[in-house]
Amino acid sequence: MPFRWNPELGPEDVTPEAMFQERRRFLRAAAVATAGAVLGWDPDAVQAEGGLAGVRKGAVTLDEKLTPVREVTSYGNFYELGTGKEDPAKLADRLVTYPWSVRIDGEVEQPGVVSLEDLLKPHPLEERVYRMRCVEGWSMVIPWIGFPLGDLLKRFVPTPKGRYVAFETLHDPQRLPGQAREVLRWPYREGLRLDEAMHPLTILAVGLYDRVLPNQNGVPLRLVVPWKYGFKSIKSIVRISLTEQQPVTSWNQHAPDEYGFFANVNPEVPHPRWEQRQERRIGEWLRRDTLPFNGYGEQVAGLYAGMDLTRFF
Ligand SMILES: Nc1nc2c(c(=O)[nH]1)N[C@H]1C(S)=C(S)[C@@H](COP(=O)(O)O)O[C@H]1N2
Ligand SMILES: [Mo]
Repeated sequence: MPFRWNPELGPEDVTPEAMFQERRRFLRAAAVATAGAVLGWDPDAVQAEGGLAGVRKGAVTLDEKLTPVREVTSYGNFYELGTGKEDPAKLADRLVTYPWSVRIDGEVEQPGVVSLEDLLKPHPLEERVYRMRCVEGWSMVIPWIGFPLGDLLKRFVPTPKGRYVAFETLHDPQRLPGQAREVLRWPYREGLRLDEAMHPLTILAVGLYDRVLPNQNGVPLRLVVPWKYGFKSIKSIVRISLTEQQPVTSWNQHAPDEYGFFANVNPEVPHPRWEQRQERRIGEWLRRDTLPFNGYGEQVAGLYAGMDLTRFF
């Protein structure tokens, strides 16, 4: 059985059984890692309970009430693990992630398949608290652990033709049983314009709440783009391609009138089937007004200067 992430586990709960499970997980991780580096951080730093050490406070972070970890990890969308909000947490054990590699290709100087360890090694991890907003009208405030996507892309040196970045999730119905049904065209795909991808707010996350990512939140590597609706933040990434043309994205392909390529949080542009002016923060009763760009307008509105955002929604 793969290690099951337990948000409630504290040091006082570490029973011999829990320690045994953790040790097995740790050894399995160590076995696939070369030269002792596990997922880019020193094995000595991977604490018991899957905790992450050496994480620094991010420069951009919010001081808002956090959504309880139980909600963050038990309510969400990950259609490859079922279409119900509580399915992903239930089916999470199926998503075995060791070993994992990511293909970086397309318009870059040095394409290749890179192990997760090698991909993460040079990138110091930061904790950043971000507001997240699903197109369905709920929102959360989540302390993510990750590093800027731009830092990674620079390492692979985009060519002058690279204008967009396309992402793909793992396609494996054994480990992602929801892929047995064609609710979306698999693999799940997302994309950003290069300037959005290079923006310092855009991160690749490997953890949340001081821990390695729980499977249901997109282990081992997922995108986080806080000014866009949740579906942009693609989980369990195996491929990142630089492209000349705007890439196909799963939701845009599925229902182009409902889910645009840009998907910026925009209270002025209603979804065809509902208003987008308000949202319900998970754990709160009163609805709150949705902010343009999810409250990150000061940082990102400039990226869209001169664009008609009702047309490019
Ligand atoms: N591969 C994949 N990534 C995905 C999804 C999905 O179904 N498959 N759902 C998206 C949607 S709609 C949302 S709201 C977020 C929810 O997960 P989070 O709370 O961990 O961000 O994941 C996004 N990433
Ligand atoms: Mo979503």
